[in-house]
Amino acid sequence: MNVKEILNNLETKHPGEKEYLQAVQEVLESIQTIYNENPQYEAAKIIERLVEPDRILTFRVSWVDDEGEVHVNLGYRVQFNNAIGPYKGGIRLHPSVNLSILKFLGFEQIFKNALTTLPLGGGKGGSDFNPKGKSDAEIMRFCQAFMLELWRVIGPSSDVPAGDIGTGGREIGFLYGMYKKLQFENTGVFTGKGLNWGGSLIRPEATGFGGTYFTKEMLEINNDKFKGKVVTVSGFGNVSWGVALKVTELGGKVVTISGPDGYIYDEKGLDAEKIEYLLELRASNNDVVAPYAEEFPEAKFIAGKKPWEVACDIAMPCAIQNELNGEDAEQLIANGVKYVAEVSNMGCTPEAIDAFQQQKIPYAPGKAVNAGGVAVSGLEMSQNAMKLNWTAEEVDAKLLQIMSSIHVACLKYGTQDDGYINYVKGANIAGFIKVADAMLDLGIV
Ligand code: 2IT
Repeated sequence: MNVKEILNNLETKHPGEKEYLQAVQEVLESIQTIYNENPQYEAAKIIERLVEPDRILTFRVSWVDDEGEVHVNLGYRVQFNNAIGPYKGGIRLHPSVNLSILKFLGFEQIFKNALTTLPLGGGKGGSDFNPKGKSDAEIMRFCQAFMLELWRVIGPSSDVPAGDIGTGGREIGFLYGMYKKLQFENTGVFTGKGLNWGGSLIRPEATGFGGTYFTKEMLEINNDKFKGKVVTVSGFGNVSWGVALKVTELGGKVVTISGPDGYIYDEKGLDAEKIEYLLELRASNNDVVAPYAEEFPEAKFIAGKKPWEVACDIAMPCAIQNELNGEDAEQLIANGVKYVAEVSNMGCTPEAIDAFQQQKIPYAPGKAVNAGGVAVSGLEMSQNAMKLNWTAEEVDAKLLQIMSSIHVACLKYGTQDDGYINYVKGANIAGFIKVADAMLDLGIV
């Protein structure tokens, strides 16, 4: 495999899709050696087939705001790869959404979902709709208009969407409500559903809890633990909330959260009341963290900056792709960071990852660390299929076991001669082998 040549060809075919090309490059560089040692992959053109989505649906979403004005957004569903199970991945509602971002997310999802040990393929969808400042009625009208197109291509054993940035419990309710109306069926076609209508306990917590369980494994292999550690977190949504809950429970101190407006530095650390307040902040639909410092005056709001300038033991990016760059990494390293666990999808730039790896700082990528979210989605699908509900303890125990098995897979393929664990390599190789071998078994389709 010639990584450069494949990337050049992709760039010619898909000019300007920089996030997608970034995600592909990272995977190809990780798996190059394994690929070349196994000529059956090349013979079946696995890479050429894996880097192009099976199909993409693009559609117009027209909706009317509370003043009667008509708006037009773009909607997408990228069905990337279903070799090991139905397409599975969230719906992102954010003004930055474009095809490059959804292709990168769908591509990452293939390997992440393979790591969960569950039969889940990779997909992603979304819209450039901006939920910020919208009323509940506007969100509902948008979600219904979006589903009027999406429903044709999804199904409980073909493609199962879920939440992502901008799509939480409220949006999933509106989306699933419209799906049921159109399909005239109660099915597990969406995950992240409400508890009263087919959802799973622990799904809201799953990404953050799973990310923290994975980080705990990273610490334990170094004979270390969360107790007493200072942790910087970015974002203030569902993922940051789950991380803050579990890290705090394990004795770590979360000292930052962030939003598009800047970050909060709370030296005392988040406690139960403050973590609960994150939900209120998110529900306000304003996408700002500044009000936290008004609510809790001992905390400082630093406008326009990222939390990576705060000294910490563990950095856990939980917001959005490329939120931690090379300079941020240098600053974290200078301040003595010991572990970096990326909970957002592709949260660190390639320069940041290089910097951590050169300093032999354990760094784990989103597709391993945040896989707990989609893993519990898979468990929600199992419960829906069986038409019964597991207890929170049962789901949490399964999540813990899945995260631990992902860590074992990373060790298997990522442990270097000097003992340093290259989690990027480990996660990519483990995920790739599972999907590539399935594609070999399934023939050229
Ligand atoms: O990035 C992700 O893994 C998600 N947004 C969750 C996907 C899912 O299907 O639960």
